[in-house]
Amino acid sequence: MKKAWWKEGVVYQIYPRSYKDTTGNGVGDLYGIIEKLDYIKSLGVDIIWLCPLYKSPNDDNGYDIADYRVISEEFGGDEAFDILLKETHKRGLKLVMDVVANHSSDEHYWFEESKKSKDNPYRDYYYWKPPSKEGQEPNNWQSFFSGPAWKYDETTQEYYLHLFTKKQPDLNWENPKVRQEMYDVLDFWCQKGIDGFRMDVISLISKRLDFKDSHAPDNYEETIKDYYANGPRIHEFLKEMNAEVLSKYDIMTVGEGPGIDLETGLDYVHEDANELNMIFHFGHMFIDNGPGGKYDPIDMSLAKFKKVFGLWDSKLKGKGWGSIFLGNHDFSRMVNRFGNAEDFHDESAKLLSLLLFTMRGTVYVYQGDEIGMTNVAYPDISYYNDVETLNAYKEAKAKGEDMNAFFKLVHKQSRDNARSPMQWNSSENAGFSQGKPWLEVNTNYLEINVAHQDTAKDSILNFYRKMIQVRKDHPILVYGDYFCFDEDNSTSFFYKRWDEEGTYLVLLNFTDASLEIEVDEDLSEYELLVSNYDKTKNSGQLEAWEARLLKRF
Ligand code: ISL
Repeated sequence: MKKAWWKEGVVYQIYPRSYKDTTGNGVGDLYGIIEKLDYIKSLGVDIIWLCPLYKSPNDDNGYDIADYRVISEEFGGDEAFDILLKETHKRGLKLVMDVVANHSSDEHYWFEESKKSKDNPYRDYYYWKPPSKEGQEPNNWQSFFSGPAWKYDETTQEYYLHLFTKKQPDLNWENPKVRQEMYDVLDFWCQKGIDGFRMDVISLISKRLDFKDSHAPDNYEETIKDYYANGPRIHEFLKEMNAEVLSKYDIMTVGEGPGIDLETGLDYVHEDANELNMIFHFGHMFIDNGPGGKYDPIDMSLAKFKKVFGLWDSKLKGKGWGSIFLGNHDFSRMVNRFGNAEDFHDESAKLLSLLLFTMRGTVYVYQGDEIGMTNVAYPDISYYNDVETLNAYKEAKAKGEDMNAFFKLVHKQSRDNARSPMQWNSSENAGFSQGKPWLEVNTNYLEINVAHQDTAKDSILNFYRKMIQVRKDHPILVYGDYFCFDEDNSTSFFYKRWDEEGTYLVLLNFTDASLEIEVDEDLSEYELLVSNYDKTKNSGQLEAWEARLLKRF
């Protein structure tokens, strides 16, 4: 296994709007991040990934970019960014930018030109189609965020494609000029000295040009896989991007990929492919989605979850590299999804941290997970901001669904669960802002906050710090082989990590009751390195949500 800084580094993901506001306007900003750099450094992480910072009308909170070279004034503008980059590097941390190459904002100059006339030089920067014979949308594709993926534009009487909101028109990557524009953008940021890119929905940039109707438009996963993702020229485009820009810099790249699965994943990250270093797949993150997607949930199965980790590990082993994450700005809080946030909050948050830092792959920690932040449950829909949530709500209402039941799903599934402001301390607004936060602070900030956990020796925060250090001190946890002992049961997760120099055991109890340890290993040969309970000795039983890391002496 070839070694690399981005394989060993731990990434900390920041959603800037929600991190720290220094102006009192209720929106987090870059000076807020600068203020918190010493805190970030204290975690032991190496790399900061910032969600989009660019000029944007914020229809999708920055994932709709109006100018790829300009930092949003709301966040402090270009000057603040330059200071942030300098201060980040001064502390030995690296900085990764989020870039959205699949679509721009409809307020980007390219689109404003494109919609003016059919012969505008920017017309082919986007996908325009005439109405169908019946005078309808060109096909039955649905947007990720509800409703048709096409919007009619009066000026030229054609539809344009938008796989996300109607303010996020899809860029036409078939057009070499578009590709060059994007490579120039990437180059611009590399020249500034950034250390990598997280590439939004990169799996969607190559379209199937026949634009065939989906055979199952309501089946979310199938439609993405069969119609939207992994299009015919995806690898050609990524190889070109790599040759033109990425390969010229010592940067890391991670592509986000709805529709990337076990069959297609390795092609993006194979060490000989010269495309991307890593991808985010959602194998474990969509386990609790039914055919209709997140608002059609099914029970989460630990056995399936474990299989996803095992299958991906063996697929990538020796050939590519994985990303290990359990949450980000698009999902509910990980302690609510995979732990027991009600009865074993601290134990299960620590267990999940032990899982993250003992898996093979680069670990990504989402802001707030290091203190066990939980889902919000705002009292009514007017408190929500996320466009996906609001559109889904409107659609359910229009269909006449039981809105009480649907609102319970909003509590469980809304992306705003991950976007409520960072809980810094027990002062007003959790120390996030002196003004009214753009999104309401979680009411539990008096119990769950950084200041409190910083000083409490046995806090979740200090457990994260310890686990990050343990991973650094034991590189076998980064590079070593992986084997799961008990893939089929849905109560425990027992695995080992090893190479010729040493062996580690990870024992995780995912239940509210105690559990016998059953592994084909002699436990007396192992010493206890870390436990999320106050334990110094190994025993044959795990308590509720107990997690242990053992090392063979
Ligand atoms: O958010 C999701 C499920 O709730 C995903 O389906 C998500 O829309 C998909 O993974 C793409 O996400 C990325 O691109 C979106 C943006 O809204 C997300 O925040 C971003 O992570 C469009 O740019």
